[in-house]
Amino acid sequence: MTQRGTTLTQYIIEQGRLHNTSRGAFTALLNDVATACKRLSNLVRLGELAGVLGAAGQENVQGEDQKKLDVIANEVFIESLERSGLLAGIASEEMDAHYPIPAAYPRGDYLLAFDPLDGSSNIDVNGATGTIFSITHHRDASAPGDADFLQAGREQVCAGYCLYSSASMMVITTGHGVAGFTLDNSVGEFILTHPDIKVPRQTTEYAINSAYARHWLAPEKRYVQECNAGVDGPRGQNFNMRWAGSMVGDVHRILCRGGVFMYPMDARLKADGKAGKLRLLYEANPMGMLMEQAGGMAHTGTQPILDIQPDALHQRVPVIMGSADEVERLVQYHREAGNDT
Ligand code: AHM
Ligand code: MG
Repeated sequence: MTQRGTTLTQYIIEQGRLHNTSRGAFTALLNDVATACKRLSNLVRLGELAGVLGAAGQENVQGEDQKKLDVIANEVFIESLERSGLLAGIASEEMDAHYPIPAAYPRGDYLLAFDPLDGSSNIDVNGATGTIFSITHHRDASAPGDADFLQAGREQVCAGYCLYSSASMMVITTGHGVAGFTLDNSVGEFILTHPDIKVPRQTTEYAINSAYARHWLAPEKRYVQECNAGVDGPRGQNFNMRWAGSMVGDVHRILCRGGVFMYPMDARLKADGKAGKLRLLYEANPMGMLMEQAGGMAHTGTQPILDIQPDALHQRVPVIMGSADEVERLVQYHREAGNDT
């Protein structure tokens, strides 16, 4: 059934008017992001019918096996955005260095960092996946280098994701709350369906990959043990666990009904010389901005994610985000255990 309602483009224009930040270029940029997401949504929906499942047979810069759809998603985004004249450069999980806008096209003054298809392990099993993106300003007239992308999360002018699941949904913030749009395939538009998303402060649901429990540090061990002790434990209530295997899927659920998502530092990551699993610029920062804008929190355990001054394009960070009371509790457990643990 065709829905009537505010489209994503109309929403961006109205937000611009409301907050006196009306910029045609920005509206056009988000429109291009939305077009890329619609193209991806179609491919994800068709799956094997479009021949997009399976491995690409190569690794990305982070040493991870790429799926065909990781590579295709990256190409779809670049194709949809490089010609716009609105971007100065693009950084992606799937590309070693940033992608400079080809000389054939005009250069704009925004930078886009994105994870083309998050939750890659879900692709072949028809599970939830998504695209995560972060937009910052490029304030310099010259062509950007990798270093220009290294801006703290608080500098983001827009952050969002598109979830590819039973419905495709775009969820965005431009720093004035969080809004969600559902793709109406009959008209090819994202329609405003979740106008002012708020994360409840309290929750009894947590998300963490418990296969790594033996590697966790003391604060996460304590937190999860206390949750799992339920009504008989110190929390005095039962908790539920959900793990989508896709940050977009987990964050979306938390934005809809509360919860806490953890991909913390652990002994296994430390032994591999990694500072976390998830990447700061195109995973933790955009999701962190959405969480804070929805009234939740986003932390590493020792500092708010959005305060981190990045030092590398593919920098990894520990992530704890979601309902404020639970994130605060985890931060407190980290404080009590000492900053190094
Ligand atoms: P990806 O960008 O390569 O898909 O990796 C990020 C994903 C997140 O979506 C998810 O939360 C996490 O990795 C799952 O990791 P694990 O397989 O260790 O549970
Ligand atoms: Mg990812």
